[in-house]
Amino acid sequence: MQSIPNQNQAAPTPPPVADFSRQSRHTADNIPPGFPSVPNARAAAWIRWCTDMCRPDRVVLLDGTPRQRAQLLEQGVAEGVFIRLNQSLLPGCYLHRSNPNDVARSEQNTYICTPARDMAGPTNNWLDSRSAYETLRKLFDGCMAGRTLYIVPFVMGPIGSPLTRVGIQLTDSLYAAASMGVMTRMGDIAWEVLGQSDDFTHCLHSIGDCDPDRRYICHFPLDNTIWSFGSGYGGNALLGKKCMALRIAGFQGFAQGWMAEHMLISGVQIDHEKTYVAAAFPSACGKTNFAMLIPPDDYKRAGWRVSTVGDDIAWMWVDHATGRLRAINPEAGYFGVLPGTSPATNPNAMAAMARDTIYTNAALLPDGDVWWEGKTAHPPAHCVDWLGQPWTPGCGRKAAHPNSRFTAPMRNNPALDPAAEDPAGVEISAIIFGGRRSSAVPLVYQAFNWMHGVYVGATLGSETTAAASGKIGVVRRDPMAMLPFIGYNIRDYFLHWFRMRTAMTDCPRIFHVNWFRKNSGGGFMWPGFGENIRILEWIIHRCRGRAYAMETLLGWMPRPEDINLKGLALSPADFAAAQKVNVEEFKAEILAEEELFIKLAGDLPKEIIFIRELLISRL
Ligand code: GTP
Ligand code: SPV
Ligand code: MN
Repeated sequence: MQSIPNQNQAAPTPPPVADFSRQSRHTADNIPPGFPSVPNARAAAWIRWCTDMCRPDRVVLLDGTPRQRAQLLEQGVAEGVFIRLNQSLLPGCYLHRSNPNDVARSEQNTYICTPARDMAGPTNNWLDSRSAYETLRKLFDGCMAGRTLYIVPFVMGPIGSPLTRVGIQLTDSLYAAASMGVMTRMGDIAWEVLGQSDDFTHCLHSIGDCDPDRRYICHFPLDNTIWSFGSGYGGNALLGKKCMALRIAGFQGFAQGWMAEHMLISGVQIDHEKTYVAAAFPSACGKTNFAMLIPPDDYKRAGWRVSTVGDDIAWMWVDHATGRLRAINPEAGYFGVLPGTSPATNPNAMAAMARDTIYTNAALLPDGDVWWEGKTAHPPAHCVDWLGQPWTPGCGRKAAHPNSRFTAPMRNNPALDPAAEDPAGVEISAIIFGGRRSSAVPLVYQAFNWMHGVYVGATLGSETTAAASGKIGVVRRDPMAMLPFIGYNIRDYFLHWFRMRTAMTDCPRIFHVNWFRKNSGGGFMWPGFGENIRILEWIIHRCRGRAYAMETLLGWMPRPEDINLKGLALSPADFAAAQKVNVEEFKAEILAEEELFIKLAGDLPKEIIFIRELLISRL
């Protein structure tokens, strides 16, 4: 495999894989007049090959300029893809309503396509790559007749970082193209970064006829290729995000010794001391909120500031000079959950989406503003819901879809960390795993060490949310919040995590949190949001050797006096209740972990078996 490219290396050689996804049968003489020319010969050949297959009426190359962006958005308004929102309230903002059958990631249609099933492992849908190409070629054949194909060149990662890489997405969705312009460093910059290298992710996308029965999100990690057909939704269609930056990059990271994780990255400033943490919570379990956390006033007065490097994805590598883990955010924007987001819960997100934002499946107010459940304390008297139907508070339906989202550039975030653009990334002191668990799981504990922390991450459980289609609220194992995003065999993924330890001399401390535990009345036991700084405070002091903890069954835990509860309507006894570990409940939890281990069967890494035995012996 290729090694991580750096300035001193020659252009990487192409992988030794025969892949007909990139074959070109083009010669210069069959290129129609007006066809956009791109500066990279390999990309040009691949684009021609794809256009020949998809047969769009028009081909438009995106350059990343604000002028072209404005034109495309206006064209989208004319085509009915976008609704222009009130430009004095929300400058540069548009609303998009998706097909009602296409509102979340569809994991059942997501495939890892490799020659051998074992490469995809027991947690992925698998297709043999040759037959997947065949199936999808039939779908892509002529699928863009009457449509425009947008060529979207993009960069994932700050310019100049050792992990930064290029993708090129071809899509017939103006919504996907415009969204990629927000989520990535999109346009001419990508050709500069790419040069004449062929090391780019080949992303082919068509919304097709948006039929759930003809929906395929196919990853070909050996070919650095993604073919996605039949969906326009975020994680299925903005191919730089989960498809490239997690599934494909994760596979490359495994081969090359770095990590691609479903993690936010945030910085915590106390006076002159800055600490960065990364946190993995499953989809719609609080990453964006935690990454943009605003501490309560007395913390602010004491000099505490939280800043955002990223809210969804982290690429991490070991800096061999220091032996420590560093991270970059490959994205340039946020694709955030709307419901529950308000000036009270997340003012930074509200500011970020005040301009140049695409709203998806929100409700439309009469004055051209948008609304969603939880935005204001009281619902509007009437509005148009996400389906385009008249809506009133009593009508029995949600005004916004539960997975309605905003797509906003990260530069709009008032709390953006300056290091978000730093190619050197930031040094990670803590890794925090967290799930959405209404019972059993305590508010916070620290793993005994890296190996135990990997076990804690590997056995992470969380209640399912509206971010993926399927049942909501059932506990499933979601290792490292990556279950839907591991682009290869989970056995190798766990081994990779264990192995990363040996590359570090000083590794991040690993923690587990649960903001979502409920009391018998059904209320949250912990206030969450900005108040999470109190837990983060303990985490940072632990990393710096300044906070006390008790050894418990699960790991190191703070006593009530180790957490600052001043100013909260929460007694030390309430805190103790949120931290309580009920042995019987935990025995059930350990049994529930078998759901995952049975899938891995004989492939379960021995480290996991040993750590589990130790845990059981403690219980
Ligand atoms: P993805 O974008 O799907 O990866 O989600 P995410 O992990 O970034 O989740 P996000 O921060 O958007 O939060 C999802 C939902 O959880 C929203 O409705 C939030 O209001 C809610 N939420 C976030 N943090 C907290 C918290 O600390 N306490 C409680 N009770 N709810 C929270
Ligand atoms: C998630 O589901 O974890 C998201 C949204 O962040 S998507 O881009 O659709 O994956
Ligand atoms: Mn996510």
